[in-house]
Amino acid sequence: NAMKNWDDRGTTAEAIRAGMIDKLVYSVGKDPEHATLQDWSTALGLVVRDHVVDHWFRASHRSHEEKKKRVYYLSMEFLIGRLFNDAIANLQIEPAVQEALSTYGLELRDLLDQESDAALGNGGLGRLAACFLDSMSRLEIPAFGYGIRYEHGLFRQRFHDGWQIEEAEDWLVSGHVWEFERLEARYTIKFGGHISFDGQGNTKWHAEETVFAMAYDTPITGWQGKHVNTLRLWSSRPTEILDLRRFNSGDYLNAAEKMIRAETISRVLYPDDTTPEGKELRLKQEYFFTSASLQDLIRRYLTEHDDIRHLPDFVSIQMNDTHPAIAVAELMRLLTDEHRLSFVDAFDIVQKTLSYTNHTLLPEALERWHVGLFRKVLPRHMQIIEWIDFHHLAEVQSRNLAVSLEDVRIIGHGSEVRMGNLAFIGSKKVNGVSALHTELMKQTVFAEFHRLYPDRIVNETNGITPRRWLYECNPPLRKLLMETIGTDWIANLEKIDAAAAFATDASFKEKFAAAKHANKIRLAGVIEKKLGLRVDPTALFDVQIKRIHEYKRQFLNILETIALYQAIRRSPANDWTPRVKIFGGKAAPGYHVAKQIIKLANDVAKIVNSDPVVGDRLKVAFLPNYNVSLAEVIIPAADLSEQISTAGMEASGTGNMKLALNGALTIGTLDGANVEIGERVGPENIYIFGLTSEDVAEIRVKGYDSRATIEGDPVLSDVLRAIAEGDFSPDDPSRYHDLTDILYNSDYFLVTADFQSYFQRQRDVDHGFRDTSRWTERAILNTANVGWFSSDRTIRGYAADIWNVPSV
Ligand code: DL6
Repeated sequence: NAMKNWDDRGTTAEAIRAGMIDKLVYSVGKDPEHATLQDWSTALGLVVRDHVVDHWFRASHRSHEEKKKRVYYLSMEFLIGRLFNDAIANLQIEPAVQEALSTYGLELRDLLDQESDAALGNGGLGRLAACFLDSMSRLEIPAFGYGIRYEHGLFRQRFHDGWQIEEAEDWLVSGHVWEFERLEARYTIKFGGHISFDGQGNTKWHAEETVFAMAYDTPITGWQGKHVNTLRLWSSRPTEILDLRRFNSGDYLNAAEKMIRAETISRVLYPDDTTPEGKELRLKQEYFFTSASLQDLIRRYLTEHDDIRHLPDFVSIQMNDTHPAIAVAELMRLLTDEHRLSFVDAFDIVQKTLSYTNHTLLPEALERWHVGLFRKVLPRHMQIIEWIDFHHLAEVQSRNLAVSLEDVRIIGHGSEVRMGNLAFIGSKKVNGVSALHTELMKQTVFAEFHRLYPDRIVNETNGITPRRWLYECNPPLRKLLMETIGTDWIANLEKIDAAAAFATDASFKEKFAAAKHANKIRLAGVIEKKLGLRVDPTALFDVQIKRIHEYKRQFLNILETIALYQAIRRSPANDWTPRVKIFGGKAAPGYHVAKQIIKLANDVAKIVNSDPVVGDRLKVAFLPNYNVSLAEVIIPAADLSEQISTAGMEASGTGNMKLALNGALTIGTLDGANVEIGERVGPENIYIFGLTSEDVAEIRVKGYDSRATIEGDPVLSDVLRAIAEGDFSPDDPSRYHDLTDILYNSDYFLVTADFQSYFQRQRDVDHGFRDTSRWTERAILNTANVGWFSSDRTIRGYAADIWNVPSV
């Protein structure tokens, strides 16, 4: 009955208006005359949230009553961004909300802008997890995302004299209406100490340190609110509060020591997505959230089922990269030490329940822990891993295959615990994230495992949610598509292919170009506001937005920018295609080269943007603090998408998909999902250049003389000369000697090898963009042909190939 009443509230403008006043007065505690924008935003957020909750409860009750199989997505990162607009869009209540706000003279955009980005992730891996949550709700798959409620998400980036400065991010400071604190959902997490056995099969872990994991739930609304899943994030809390004895003796700081130590675990997101730093704390974070999640899902399972042996029939657990790979040992521990199964039976359940997604072939990102540290923090897990390793090795030996035993061991060289191998051995399926990446996994990092288990590796090419990445972020294009091809594409992105028929329709083309232009004007406004730089919205907007990394080769883009600058200066009277180079991205704080690349881009921007000879022919804009919200403004405005990684190094990429969907043409290497994008949009609608992954592999074996390449290329030589002589750093001419030395002496990422073909392809882009009518057709064909890259399609793949759950 109570549920019926909630439904009765309705989503008319009048109901929303009345609800807002109610929330403003009784929940926020403000009267309309004194309310700030933040107060109004909170009030509206609470109204919208109530509607989400209605759907949420219905979905949870349904899953519980029908005892449906659940999917649990374990991820250290969920880069969810803002949730307000997403909820309004999914519930389709925007017109009613707008109307309600107009009564008070309020603009929806202003209220939405009050929300902080939940930056609980670094980049692609975390954003993928957020898109997957959306798609699991859309496909009505009962699912939970499990992660950490970092008090400070990814650092805020500021530029000081062009250098990156990191500042602590504080997304929770002005309240976060989308989460619910669950005081009752609390688990004890142990660390350190020793293990005792009583000789009767009982094992006891005498921990040195314990903390509580406390749950915070955020509802994740699917399209039209038909299904709502839960993102459950864990916050660490002390098991012992203040040490009163110390406090009373005046030792205030030490009295709080244990509390602080416990809370440190969920304090910050590690600002690095490729190298395992911070060692002990990082290992503790991984175990903390994995253990809490497994304890929680087993508790839920046991409220619906009696026999723990049937766990794999009702539970699938996905490990997002190796960060939660400790789940293999923790599930073993819970099944054996707490639920009294034998090791053999427990391992059988583990291998039927867990699966693992690999997101990178970079060896430094496949986590390894020193055995000494691992044993110190997780003594029981070390024993369990030794058991798994021993039995696995025995099995491999018994099969008499010619595989390298050292390669397939978990404990490598007796000194390191290899989480990739643990995850592989403990999983039902292991997947890569694009066709090329999966193939390379089979040939390189997991080659030996692939020979042992030829059916285990599968491919699930990444995808993006069309709700956030077109419907919500690109209102002009959304409107045009809805008028022209209807609304089916929102829930079934493949249907966007109907737009292809309009690629040569003059009226559609004009409107498509107008939508892009409107988005470019908006971005130009943001650039002016943030950088004080005016850019011409009719110029080609050339965009590279992603984490800064040598393999992603922002450096290559900057070299090309300089080459173009020099060419314009030499012949300013030529008919240049005006271009705005737009960059966004953060460097890991300890990644010196990446930070130098940012500084170089900013130094180049300073010289280029103030050169009167160049004028509007070329401008360079590096927008600070790239995050989900900024991406939502940049992506709809892009003409050209830079996807220029060294072939074989970008596992998939997802920015490439977002940009193509919003009508940007790609300039890229045959890497990651670029290959599959090219197959779908056709070679005439993408600019491919450079070495292939095979070429790269061959060069790495044969060796490569970058100096000879540079000396044989006058354009590149001139660019490097200018950098080395301080043309862009007159205050410190030798500032970039490290960077130029890398190119001459150890060009591992093959920047110089690809420079010439990249430069040439960019001139093809110049030429292509000048034919505006044809460019628009090609942009439309990008939008129309990339529907396959919906994360709904990806999740359908996981559901069928890995989880064995139905999807609508
Ligand atoms: O799969 C999501 C995303 C890919 O699109 C990127 O190509 C890949 O670089 C990224 N991987 C990581 C590496 N993290 N770790 N470990 O973020 O995953």
